[in-house]
Amino acid sequence: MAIDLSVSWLGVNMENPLYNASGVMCRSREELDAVAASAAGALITKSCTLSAREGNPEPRYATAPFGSINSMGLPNAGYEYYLDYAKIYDHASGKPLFVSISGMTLEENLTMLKAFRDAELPCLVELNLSCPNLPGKAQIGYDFAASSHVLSEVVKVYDKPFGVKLPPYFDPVHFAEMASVLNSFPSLKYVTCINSVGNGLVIDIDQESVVIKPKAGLGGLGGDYVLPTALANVREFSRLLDDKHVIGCGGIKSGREAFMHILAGATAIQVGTCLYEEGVDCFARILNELAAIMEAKGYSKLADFRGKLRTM
Ligand code: RRO
Repeated sequence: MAIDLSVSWLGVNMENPLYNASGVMCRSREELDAVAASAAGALITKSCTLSAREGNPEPRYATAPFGSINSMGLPNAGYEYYLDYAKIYDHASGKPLFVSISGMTLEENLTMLKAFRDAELPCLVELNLSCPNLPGKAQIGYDFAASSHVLSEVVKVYDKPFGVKLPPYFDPVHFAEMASVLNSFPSLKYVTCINSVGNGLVIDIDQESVVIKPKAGLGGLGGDYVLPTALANVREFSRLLDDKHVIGCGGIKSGREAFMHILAGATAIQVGTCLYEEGVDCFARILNELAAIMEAKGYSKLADFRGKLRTM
């Protein structure tokens, strides 16, 4: 049976739904080129700020027993670097370029959005409302009034379709509250669920120590630790949002988790920890595994099972 993994959404056609999670393999032009040259269906940049940032002190990423912990602290080359990349990127390649934006202030976000708007490039913005690793700075996505305010200012300057990267939520009341905020912005066309589960603590018992330096060892969790939380967020936002896409991110390391995210409602899916650990070859492997699962189940395209999770 021919398996069709293609996805059409936001006016773009992707050969397959899989790409990197922002933060992994996307800080430099070389890394972005490597994702573009891989089997991934799209690519997204590291979240950028107005000026370049070194980020937090190292070690700031560690492999953990069931995934990863990071407190990178938004190291990036500054938005102009990614804007320049978007200007030279081959937008006809069939792999959409997403640009992640995470200003240190609302003003920074608005300045960057205006620059991307004025450049009139066919790239898509993912506004990060959920970086957990900036000491002393709360995640905007956990403050519903602040999120609403940010989005209302954003849509005043940015009239193109855009998306947001959300933190994980853990309470049905919070899913509903955030969905209601997001539903009031028609040009907000997609949400990416989830960012890392913030401020976890991984402990090395041999060393009797934390495993990363910033924030006394606290950092965002990724990988197996977060899969059920990611799936819950994908599922709930898929149900609660009107006419918006959900991008699944969290714990995808094989075709099985890719299938789960799509079954929960994801239009497209991103890989973070597994990409960091395995490199860009993970894309072809995961896609082959996903196609094999679909074949075994008699599905020929993603729409055959997307969002069709059964409940009891
Ligand atoms: O750079 C980071 O520390 C970071 C960011 Br901006 C984010 O959104 N999520 C994450 O786990 N790390």
